[in-house]
Amino acid sequence: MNAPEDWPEPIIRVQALSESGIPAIPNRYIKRESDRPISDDVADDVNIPLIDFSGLIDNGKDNQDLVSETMNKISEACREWGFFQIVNHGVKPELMDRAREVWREFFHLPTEVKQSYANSPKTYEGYGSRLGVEKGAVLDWSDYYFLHYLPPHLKDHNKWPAQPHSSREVNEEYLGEVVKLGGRLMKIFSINLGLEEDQLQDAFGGNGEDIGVCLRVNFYPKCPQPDLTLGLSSHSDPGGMTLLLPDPHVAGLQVRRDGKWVTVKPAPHAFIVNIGDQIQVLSNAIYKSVEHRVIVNPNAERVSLACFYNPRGDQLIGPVKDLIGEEACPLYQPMTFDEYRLFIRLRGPSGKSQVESLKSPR
Ligand SMILES: O=C(O)CCC(=O)C(=O)O
Repeated sequence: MNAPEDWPEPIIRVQALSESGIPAIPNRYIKRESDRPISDDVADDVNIPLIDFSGLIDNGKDNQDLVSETMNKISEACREWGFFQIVNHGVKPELMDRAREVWREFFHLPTEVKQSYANSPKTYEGYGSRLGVEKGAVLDWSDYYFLHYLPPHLKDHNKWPAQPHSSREVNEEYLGEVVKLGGRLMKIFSINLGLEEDQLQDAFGGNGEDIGVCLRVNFYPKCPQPDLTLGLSSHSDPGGMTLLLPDPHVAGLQVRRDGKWVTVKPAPHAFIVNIGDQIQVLSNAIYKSVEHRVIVNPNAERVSLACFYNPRGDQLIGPVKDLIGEEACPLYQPMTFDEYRLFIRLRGPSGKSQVESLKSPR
C-alpha cells in the first residue's frame, strides 16, 4: 500500500468556497443522512473531564495527596472517556494565543501565498483540503496545514509557512513546550497503567527526539448549511496521543459517548488531550481512543491546532507484555505506525474501523 503522488481530483479550497458567498454547499460536501449532525444525538448537558494539572507541576511544594488525586483523575479520564482537558499545565497562555493567531493569520493570507505550500498525499506536508485519496469521496468542510516537528530528519522549515513573519519562531517555541507536556503525560499514563515511568515512552521508540510529533492546523470556514456536512468526519486519532488547542470562541469538537455526541466546552487556555489508537493498542485497550468529529458554524470560522504525539514510524506497536496477565490476552496484532497511518492517509477519517481491524483473530 503506497500513497499516490497526487490527489485524484483538482483541489478546491473550502475557504474560497465559503468566501465566495454561495448560499448552498456543493454536493461533494453533503454527508449521508446518518452522518449529519442532528440535535437529537447531542448530549449538551455534559462535558469531558476538566483536570487541574497544577498539582503535578513542580512548584517546590510537596503535596502528595494532591499529586495522587490528580493522577487518579487522569487515570479515570483515560479509562472512561479517552478525552479530557487540562488547565494550569505549564504552557504559557500568551504562547498558546500567539500560536493560534499566527495560524489564523496564515489562513487569511492571499491565496497565492497559501498555494505555494499546497500539499500532496505522498507526505501530506503543507496546505491541504482533503484527507484520503478515494476518487469521488464526500469531503469535509475544512482546510488544514500539516507539518513535522520530530524526528529532526523529518522537520523541514522550508515546508513550514514563512508568513506571518514570526510564524516559524512561534511554532518552534509552541511545539517545544507541547512536546514537554506530552512527555510528562506519557510518564503519568505509564505510572497509572502500573508500568515503569518510561516504559510507554520506550515502547514509542525511545526518549528524546526519536518519536514522531506533527501538527495539523484545522481551519473550518463558515458554512451556509452546517446541518448537511461536517468540518471533520468521525474518526479516532491513529497516533499515540493528541494535544489539541481549540478555538476559544467557537465550539465544534464533539466526542462520542454512550451513543451520543458530547460537545466539548473548552475551559480558558486548556489543552484537550485524547488517547490515540497506538496507546489503545499498547495498553491492550485499558485506555480507549474515542471517536470524535467536528461540526461547523454558519456565522463563525474556527481554528484548532492538533499536535500529534506519536511513536517512531518504524516501531512495531503491540500490547505491552506487562499488561497481559494470566487473565488477559493480547487483543491486537503488532504493526508499525508508518504502516498503520497509511490507512487514514488513503481512506480518510472513518470512525474506529482501523483499530478494530487489528484485533487478533480468536
Ligand atoms: O478541530 C478539532 O477540534 C478537532 C480536530 C481533530 O480531531 C483532528 O485534527 O484530528
